[in-house]
Order: sequence, then C-alpha cells, then structure tokens
Amino acid sequence: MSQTTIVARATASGHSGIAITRVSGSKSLEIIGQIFGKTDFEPRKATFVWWKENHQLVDQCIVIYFPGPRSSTGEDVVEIHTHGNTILTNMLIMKIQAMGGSLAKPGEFMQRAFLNGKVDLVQAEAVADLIAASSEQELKSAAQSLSGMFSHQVRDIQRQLNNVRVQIEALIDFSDEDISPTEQNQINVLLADIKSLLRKLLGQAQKGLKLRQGLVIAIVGPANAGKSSLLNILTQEDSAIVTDIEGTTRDVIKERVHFNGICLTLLDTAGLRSTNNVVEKIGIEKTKDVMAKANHVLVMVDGSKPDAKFQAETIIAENKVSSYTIIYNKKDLLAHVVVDSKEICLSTKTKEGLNELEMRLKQLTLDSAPEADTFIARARHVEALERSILHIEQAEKQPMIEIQAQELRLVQLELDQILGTVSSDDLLGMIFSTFCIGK
Ligand SMILES: Nc1nc2c(ncn2[C@@H]2O[C@H](COP(=O)(O)OP(=O)(O)OP(=O)(O)O)[C@@H](O)[C@H]2O)c(=O)[nH]1
Ligand SMILES: [Mg+2]
Repeated sequence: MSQTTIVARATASGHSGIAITRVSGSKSLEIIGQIFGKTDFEPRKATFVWWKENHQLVDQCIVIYFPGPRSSTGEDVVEIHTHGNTILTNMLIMKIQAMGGSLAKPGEFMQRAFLNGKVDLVQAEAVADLIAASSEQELKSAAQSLSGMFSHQVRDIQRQLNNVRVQIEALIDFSDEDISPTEQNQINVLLADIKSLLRKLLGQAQKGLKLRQGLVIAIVGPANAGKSSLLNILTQEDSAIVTDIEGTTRDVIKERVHFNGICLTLLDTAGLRSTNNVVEKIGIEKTKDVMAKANHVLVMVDGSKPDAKFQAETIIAENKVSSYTIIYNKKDLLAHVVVDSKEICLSTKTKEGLNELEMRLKQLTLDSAPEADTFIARARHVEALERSILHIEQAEKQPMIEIQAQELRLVQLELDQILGTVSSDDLLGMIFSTFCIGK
C-alpha cells in the first residue's frame, strides 16, 4: 500500500451541477472525518453531509466511502460530491492537502489501481483511451479493452506458450540425446498454433490502433486548386483562408470530422508550385511530409485547366502516393470527363459533385470500420505482437532446442510487457504521465 494519500478533482473544472473530488490512501477516512465530523460512513453507500467551516455552511455534499481493497485503486477511497464550482473544489482540495493529503500526479489513481492489481496495463490504458475517445466506435472499442477482451486473449496465448516451454525445458533437462523428429514435430505443431493466434491478435490490434489514431486524409494539389475551399465545406466552418492569390495556405491546417462514427483528420496543405518564397517553400516541404504519412490523399486540381490530369498524375507519381482520389475541381467552369473510379469531378463553388466525394469518404471509413470485437490498441501493443511473431518464427527455424527455448522466453517477455506483468519504471512513468489529473 502506498504511503501518501492523494487527492484530485475527478470531474472537469468549471461550473457544473456537481463536481467529484477523489481521495485515495490510508489516511482518506481520517481526513474526511476531520472535515465532516464523522467517520462512520457505510461502505459504498451515499451519505448526505454538511460541509461547515467555523460553524458556517460551505456546501451540501454526498460522501461515498470505498474501503480498500474493494475500491477503484485498491486503497481506501473517498469520493466527495460537491456542487460544481472550481472555487469550491479548490477549497476542498487545499483543505485535504493541509490535513496531509498530496495533490495527485496525472494518472496516479490509475497507476495505484495497476500496482494494486485492480487492472492490468492494457485495461489502464483503455481507461485513458475511453476518456480521450472522440468517436462512438472508439468509445466502444476502448470499453472492450477495459472489459479485458484484449488481455484475455494475451493470457490465453501465454498459457499455450507456457505449455510448449514446459515441454521444451523438460526435453533439455532430461534428454542426453538429440530430440527425435517426432518430438520436434509435436513442438512445431504447437508453435504454429501459437503463431496463428498471435497473427489473429495482431490483426485485431492493428485495427484497434488505426481506430485510435483515426483516418488521416490529406488534401494536396497545385496552388489555387480549391483545397482550402474543400476543407471549409467538409468541416462546415471557415477553417482556412480562401483567396485567388496563389500560395494562400502556408501551414498544414488540421481539422477533425466524423463519418460513420469514425474520426477523420482532414489536412489542408500548401499548394504545390515552384516558388522562391522561403515560408511557402517550408509549407510545401510540409505538404510532402503529410502526403507520405496520410492514410488517403485527395489530389485536387483545377479541372478547368487543360493539363489537370497530367498535374494530378505527376503529383501521385513523384510522391509515390498509393491511396488517393483525384478531384477535378471547378466543375462550374469546365466539367472534366471522369472515367476512373478514383476520379471525381466537383465544384466547391456550386457544391455539384460533392455527394460523390462524401460517398467516397464514407466508403473509406467503412473499409477501416472496426468489427464488433475490435478493441482499442496502442502502437506498443502492435509492436510487441510483431516482435513475438518474429521470435516464434526464429524458434521454428532453430534446430537447437536450447535456442528455441530462449526465443520462447523472449515471446513470454513481450506478452508480459503488454499486460504490464514485467515493466520498467520508465515505461510505466511514460504511460501514466499521459493520463489526465484525477484519473
Ligand atoms: N469557379 C470556381 N472557383 C473556385 C472553386 N473552388 C475554389 N475556387 C476559387 O479558387 C480560388 C482558390 O481557392 P482556394 O480554396 O484558396 O485554393 P487553394 O487550393 O487552397 O489555394 P492555395 O492555398 O493557394 O494553395 C479562390 O478564388 C476560390 O474562390 C470552384 O469550384 N469554382
Ligand atoms: Mg489554400
């Protein structure tokens, strides 16, 4: 159990109906007793109390006492529900600090829950992802991870891995001779099973990671093609400046929109053209960078220009863009003949042809839409699973059983790190410091 008793506001600051302040640690009840003049709170039941200072009423509160270990952090936890005013909650927090409580660091409640075995690392991360979710799909998938769906699958694989490791270690310990082809065959069958489970899990984790990151769609093209006009239409806001001056947009403008419950990050970029302007040059470099990183690129050209198709194809070829849609804009001036399913002709001015683009964006979100069993995942999970598969493959190729055993130990370590069973303090610090305060 931790030495310090920590306190933080659990709800967002500002004005609201109620605000919840949370205290966790061995001194929780004692501190609350001093504020409210009683400690006989019935566990997990809401109790109405008056908060008074020098016999003067400060607020009416609800106190809920969760004795450890049956609490969110595993320690004694007290929740104090006050009315939602930051001045009020700050007064309460300062009072608790004066009585020996310390202000919680970001993620400290969750870190304690993890250290006390209330959640594994995947579940702790899922809580942060649930709070930060910006789409319904992301929320649902974070809840799946929180429910333990991801962790259970990792544990299942660990069990199977342990099985093989036990068999291999026994062969190392008890056999003076080389292992027989039959024994090696049996091990290979088991390794193949584990590999296919890891691959399936990796596929799910990759989907979960994509969901967490959202789809990034870049709008690129020559100057004055109408890129910023398109961004403004898609976001239904005046996000970017539109003028008839070439090179209006210099920086990358980032906006988020939702399609089918999936978050799309739209990036408007500096128009591609040769220029001596230093600022614009930097902007164009950024455009190229964005093009390389985006999930999909909308290559927009002025369709009324005779070389529109050539311009678009040059951008695609020079930047090796693989996932793209060519947009011939300014259809009101000259309708472009569209032959390819990867081409759309529209006008941001008259909005003609915009439906087609919206359908294309919806299709993109459908292609990456999570299935019912998608759980949220992070890059570190995906990387650990990828490394696990590589170690299994190394083990499969290895004629020496001792080295096979070593590779499988490394797989075990990777899976342990996903769940946080073995984790360096650095990794834990890095993960929990990204949480918000009060979590
Ligand atoms: N006729 C016509 N004009 C358009 C259309 N879309 C944009 N424009 C005009 O084209 C000019 C350039 O539009 P922007 O949206 O600023 O173009 P951009 O691609 O962002 O330009 P840069 O930021 O300079 O690269 C403006 O004068 C717009 O009003 C369209 O569909 N039809
Ligand atoms: Mg622009």
